[in-house]
Amino acid sequence: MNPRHALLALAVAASLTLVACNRAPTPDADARSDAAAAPEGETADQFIARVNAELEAMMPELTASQWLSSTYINDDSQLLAAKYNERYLAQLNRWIEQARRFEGQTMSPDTARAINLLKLGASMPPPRNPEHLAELTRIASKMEGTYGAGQYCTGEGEARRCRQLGQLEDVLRTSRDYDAQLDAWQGWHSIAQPMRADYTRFVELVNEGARDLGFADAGEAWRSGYDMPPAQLAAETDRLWGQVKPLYEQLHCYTRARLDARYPGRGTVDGGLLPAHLMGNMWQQDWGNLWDVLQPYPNAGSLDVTGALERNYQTLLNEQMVKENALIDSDRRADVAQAALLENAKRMNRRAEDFYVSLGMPRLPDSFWTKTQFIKPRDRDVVCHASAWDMNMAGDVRTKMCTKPNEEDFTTIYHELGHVYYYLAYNGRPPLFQNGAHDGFHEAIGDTIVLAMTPQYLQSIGLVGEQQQSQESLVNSQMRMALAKVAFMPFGLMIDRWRWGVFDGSITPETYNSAWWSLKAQYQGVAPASARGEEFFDAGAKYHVPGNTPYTRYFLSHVLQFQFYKALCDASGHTGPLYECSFYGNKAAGEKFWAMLEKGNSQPWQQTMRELTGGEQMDAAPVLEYFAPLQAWLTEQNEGRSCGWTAPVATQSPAPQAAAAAPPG
Ligand code: X8Z
Ligand code: ZN
Repeated sequence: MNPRHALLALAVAASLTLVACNRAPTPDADARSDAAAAPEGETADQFIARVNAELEAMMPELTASQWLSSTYINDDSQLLAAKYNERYLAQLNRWIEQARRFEGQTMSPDTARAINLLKLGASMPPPRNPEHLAELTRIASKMEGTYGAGQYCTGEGEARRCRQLGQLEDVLRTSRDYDAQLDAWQGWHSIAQPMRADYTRFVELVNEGARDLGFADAGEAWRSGYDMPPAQLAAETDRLWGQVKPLYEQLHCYTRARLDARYPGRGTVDGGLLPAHLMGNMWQQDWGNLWDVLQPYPNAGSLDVTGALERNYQTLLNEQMVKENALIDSDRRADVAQAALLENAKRMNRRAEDFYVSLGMPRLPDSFWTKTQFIKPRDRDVVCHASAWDMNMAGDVRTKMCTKPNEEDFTTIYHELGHVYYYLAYNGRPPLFQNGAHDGFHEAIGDTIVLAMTPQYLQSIGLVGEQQQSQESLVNSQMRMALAKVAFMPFGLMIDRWRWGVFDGSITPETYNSAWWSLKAQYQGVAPASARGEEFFDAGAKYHVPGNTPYTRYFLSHVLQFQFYKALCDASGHTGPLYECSFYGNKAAGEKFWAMLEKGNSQPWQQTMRELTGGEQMDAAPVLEYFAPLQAWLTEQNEGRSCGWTAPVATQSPAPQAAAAAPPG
């Protein structure tokens, strides 16, 4: 996630400033003082200059309260986070109110854009009713805390054992035992059940906020932040998905055949759907952990990055154990293991930083290294979901992860540093322009670098061995990337298909779960192994739902990152097939990238896109160009198989559709 972005978006509706008022206003006082807060005779330019100054002044206390509540979950930190958020959102409401004075006036294009941005992209549109706003921020903090502290406990007395998300994910990553995976999957999903009532109320409140801002509902508010009408954005996602879907269907078909072979008789669910708990990932969004099941050519050279990272960690651990002579006392041993984990995580971050620096970007500031949360602390609950933070718009950038030595976390570090470098690049802009060109851009920066992590790059940093130059090894490396990127796309789409429906009322609380699984089936071709009735709240088991982070950004990012990658490969002078390109060390590519980052969202994204790629459209053609060899190989493999799946009919609304033309095999 990108908290700064979310916060900025939230902040767009206030009027009274801390600077002007220098007090902690009660919500009632805030509402009354709206008119008084704006200096008389203020021009639109002066207004925006003031908002920018107030925003910058407020940001550190807001982000600090959120950082504390995410890295130290308890009632007190939640209370403070909710309060600061409430104060900030009230301020945002006042700014929006004040901005109305300038409607219809002529002003500079920058000021007009900034005023427009105030209202757009609010991920938690704030109700004007002060009690409702307070209730909303309380619920938001509570849900985030509930998710972060979630655990699944089994057994009684001495045998009682509780596991958090990380441990349950480990089961899905490493175990191939059908029942152990099912237990881990079901166990994690049980943590979401208590959130259902809170989420239902949350939806009412953000919809109220969205209507107060003039939107039909919160979903429309979300879709409005793309320099195009909201309906057009929805149509764009359909168009882009249409481009990629045939490739996904081939990957699905191949995967189903392999799973069927691995779990005879249990590798598919009725209708040709993939069983949710067998995909190596809690949400079936990244299938990379199924490498052992899905690797096309096991003898064509190893791409076992996780194995190498684990070995690095073990070496570090052994060295430190010997140095500390810590083999005696088990407490001390645990301390040393934690220290080795931390050192290992820092090295993984140094490695990622090195890629950015190789492009000519600056080193990360010292404070990044001292203030980042690299690993899960042992003494308290934290929100482990990875995030990148811009604390003060002036260089205090951090990430928050619970890093383990595996490939997924390694690439997530590169992803998070993409956010961090975006922050650093646009920190010179006015605060209202310190954001991604759109939110998909923000998500795509680090992932563009991940695409440049070719087998040759991985070999150069010692994470994989000598690579063969063969068709087999090409198919292997393409498969590795497809399991992360192509598998993700329908997931990236379905989450907000669900939330858009929840916000616009076409999905009601009575059908939350059936609609969720109906969309999972329609888009991903995935299903639970046993019925999931309305006693469950399975959407709540995915961080971004209780955390209220819009998700279309990730779908768009998975399209954009291939466009950016292609543009940077061109800039670097690459001439071979797209998938062979790594622009590591190429300053021309780095300059082009930085020029884009540095723009922030000071201009419509289409223009930013044109400056980088030459075109103004989002386009999945580079995805297909990149994966052309794999698509040909998959089509051949799937010959004679009956591909596609049938999505079951939802119990109530919304009406489901069959996802693919062919009947299940
Ligand atoms: O949430 C994230 C990042 C932080 S912005 C770790 N991602 C999505 C997810 O984990 O669901 C990255 C890819 C998709
Ligand atoms: Zn991200």
